[in-house]
Amino acid sequence: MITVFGEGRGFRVVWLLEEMGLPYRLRDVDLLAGVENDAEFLAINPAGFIPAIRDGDVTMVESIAIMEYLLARHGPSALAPNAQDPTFPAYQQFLHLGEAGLSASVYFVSGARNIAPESERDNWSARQAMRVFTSRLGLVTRRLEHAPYMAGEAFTAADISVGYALEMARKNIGFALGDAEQAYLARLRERGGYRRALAVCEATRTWWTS
Ligand SMILES: N[C@@H](CCC(=O)N[C@@H](CS)C(=O)NCC(=O)O)C(=O)O
Repeated sequence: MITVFGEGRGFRVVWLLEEMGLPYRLRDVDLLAGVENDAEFLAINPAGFIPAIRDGDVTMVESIAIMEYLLARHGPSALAPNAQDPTFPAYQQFLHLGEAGLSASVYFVSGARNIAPESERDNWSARQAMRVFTSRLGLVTRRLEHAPYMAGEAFTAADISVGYALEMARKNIGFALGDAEQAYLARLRERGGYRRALAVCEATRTWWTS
């Protein structure tokens, strides 16, 4: 049985597991309460960030790496095109852009705006993270002019990566998504896997629907 530690980007992992139909359990990790007293979690990830997984004797962190691992070890799955497939380059690019370009940038903008002292809220790094987010989002917008999903005509794990980042931008920094991104998110939210994941991820559901 696969154990997913923590929501946050762990929503991506739970969503993928639902799409793949794999059994798992979600183990809550309360970052706000502080992980220093959560010895079980710190034994899994001594660096104290979420998500992490335990699968047999495998322990991993990093949501995109975890998704690649699950798709490779528990696949094959249509959610990850084969390397020889024409859609593979776009798939691979957007799978990573969803975290490295989008979510990571939103995370630092959100931290600056909501947690940093007043004098740091609009500092150079926060503005740069916002610039990085909007330039990378431009690639998503261009992609949606030509295809309904990041890899092309079919939903893949790249949409889990990018879709989560767009939800995060909408909710964490109040980013006004364009019509194409909103229509894309609406398509993703209709998926059974998304709905089941949201039903399991209570903190995410409460945050996104508040
Ligand atoms: N690139 C990582 C980012 C992980 C991350 O920053 N997680 C946040 C919550 S979603 C966290 O645990 N922050 C607390 C910390 O970094 O100490 C991933 O995709 O898993």
